[in-house]
Amino acid sequence: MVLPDPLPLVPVPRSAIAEAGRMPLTGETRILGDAAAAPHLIDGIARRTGIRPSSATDEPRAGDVLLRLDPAAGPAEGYRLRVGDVAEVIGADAAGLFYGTQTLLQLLRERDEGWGWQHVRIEDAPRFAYRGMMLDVARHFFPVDEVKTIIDRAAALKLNHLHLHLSDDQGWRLHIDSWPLLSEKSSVTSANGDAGGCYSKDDYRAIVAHAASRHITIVPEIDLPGHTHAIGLAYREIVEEPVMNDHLLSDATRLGHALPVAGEPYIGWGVGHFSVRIREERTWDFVRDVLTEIAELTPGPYLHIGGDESLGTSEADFAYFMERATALVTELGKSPVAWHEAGAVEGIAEGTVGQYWGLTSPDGAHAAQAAHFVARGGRLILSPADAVYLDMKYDEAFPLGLSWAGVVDVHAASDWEPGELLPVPEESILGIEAPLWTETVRSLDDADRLTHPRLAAVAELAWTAADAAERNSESLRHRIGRQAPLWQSDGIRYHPTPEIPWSTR
Ligand code: TNX
Repeated sequence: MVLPDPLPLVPVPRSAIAEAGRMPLTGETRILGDAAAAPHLIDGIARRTGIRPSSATDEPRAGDVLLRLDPAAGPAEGYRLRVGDVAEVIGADAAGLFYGTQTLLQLLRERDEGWGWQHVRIEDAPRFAYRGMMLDVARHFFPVDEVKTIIDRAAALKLNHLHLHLSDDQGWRLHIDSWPLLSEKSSVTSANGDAGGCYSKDDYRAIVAHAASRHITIVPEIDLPGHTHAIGLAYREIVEEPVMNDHLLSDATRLGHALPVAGEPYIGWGVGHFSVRIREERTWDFVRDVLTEIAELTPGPYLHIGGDESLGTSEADFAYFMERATALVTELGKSPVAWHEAGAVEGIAEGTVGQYWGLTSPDGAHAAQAAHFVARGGRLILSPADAVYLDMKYDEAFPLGLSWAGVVDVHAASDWEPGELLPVPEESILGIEAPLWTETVRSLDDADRLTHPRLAAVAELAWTAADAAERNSESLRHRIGRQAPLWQSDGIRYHPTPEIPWSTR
């Protein structure tokens, strides 16, 4: 017996049953019902097929698509989808309805007889509430339109958070009214001496609004107290002199980078050499003003304050900084998020979310740091670097990316179990996030090649329950291969890795 191909869906739904029959897409097909969800579906169908369905409000006829909301259709972000004579998508909420339409777009296929949808019955809802991607706009700046495109790509895979790494040694990327020299002096360059850039507050609001229209929450990060060289280009008095470390010196030699000089742009990408002046009250004016202005721009619940790789900072100063900064974010009415190193600090604010970026076989110290967030009533975002770091090379020969955590192919991206990574209960895992650090990433095309197909594999881990039928690597490879025609019609320059059996229809 030959097993039927799995349905061409990534992430694979909780339950999906193919039935005999096919509903054709024709020039007569109409989209009925929920007005908010319809335009994305109509645009998606038109981009893909050249057929632009009309929208209507009367009773459905055979061949129509009906969109509606019903809280009984599942838990938060869940949906039901049935394709028969009519296609019906029922969202448990607006996000669920949006995800149902994304599933419908993946099911839409061309055959000799034309475009259409296989008859199916699907029930679906996410495993994790936080399904994220991170974009480092500090090492290389990405203009607003490109960020919007990346949001669209992430939303199509049912991700619901985009973390923006807005500041680092190489540049500061968001205008702050109370410290105006940041946008003037701290943002002009990127890594390698490439051009910099900075979002105005209106730019940033446009990103937040575009994300919200795709059910994505923006998580802003200002990386503190380290990764702060660029601040010193504008406000030298609140930044320490650089502290050289072995890691920085060996990277500089290996990569031919100049060493950082206080007050001058840094275009290498060594880490751990800078810190704000932790015991200086003027620094706290800065931290409070910046976080207050960002909190005002942020409808979402999270403010990320970094905390990684403060290699030149004493343990006591680091603890003082993270305690005070997490408390400040809480006072501003937001939930602090910090990289896992901050879990070494006993008194981080209760409820602080930790972001784990160690390996899939954690070292004991990192695991203990991550567990401390949970002991303080917080939850964890999992970003194991040897699985979900989108800036790792696919293989040694790949021209883009880094390889400090190893090389990461699609298999490595998906071959780990989030519930077993760290010594914490499953309920304390908020979700998964795949970071794209951009030391070597200079354009949207570069980003596409690193994100696709691996982001699809990560999205499946974040969305689909571990015990769902078809959630296995063989099925995933085939289902990813069948995304190629959609990705092509969306202009995604994915990496055609030979691991995947790419298909044309
Ligand atoms: C580690 S992950 C970093 C970043 C680099 C990245 C490159 C983390 C919290 N810090 O500063 O860009 O590696 O892969």
